[in-house]
Amino acid sequence: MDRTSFDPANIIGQAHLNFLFQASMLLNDFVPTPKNALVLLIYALLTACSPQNEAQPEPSAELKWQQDSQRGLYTVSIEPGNGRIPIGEFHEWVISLQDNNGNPVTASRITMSGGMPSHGHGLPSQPEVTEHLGQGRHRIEGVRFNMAGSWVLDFRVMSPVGPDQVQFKIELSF
Ligand SMILES: [Cu+2]
Repeated sequence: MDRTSFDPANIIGQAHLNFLFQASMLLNDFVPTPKNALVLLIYALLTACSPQNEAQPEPSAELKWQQDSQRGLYTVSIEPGNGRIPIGEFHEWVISLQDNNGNPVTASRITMSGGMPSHGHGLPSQPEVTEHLGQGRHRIEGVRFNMAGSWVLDFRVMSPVGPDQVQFKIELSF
């Protein structure tokens, strides 16, 4: 390993390059001496314990999914109620409906189902739409995901606009 072939970005990440540059300047060179190896080992231990390496929920702005329903009657968006998806805990989602003119639609009925097709199981709970929140938004209670991975969420919508359905494919990591 020498300075040209050593690529710290692949191993540790861009955010920690400063530290490595400082460390290599302190040591004058990045040659694999026992002393350098010790510095890298200590650094690896420090970063392994730092909070930024813990699983963090994604920013809420990214936790929103939107697509058109199968027959094209609605634009549907879904998002977790608190901007995060806690694994193994019951929590709320919000589903929003718009018609083709961009007007909010209040559903008379929405049912939710889903699961993990690759695992052959459904949702571990039976979520229910419990409340109209106004502006085409509806509260879904009783959502729970018991593992990370690829989930599908199916919604059947009934309203004066007509019956339609939509399937979201979402990837959860925790
Ligand atoms: Cu599964």
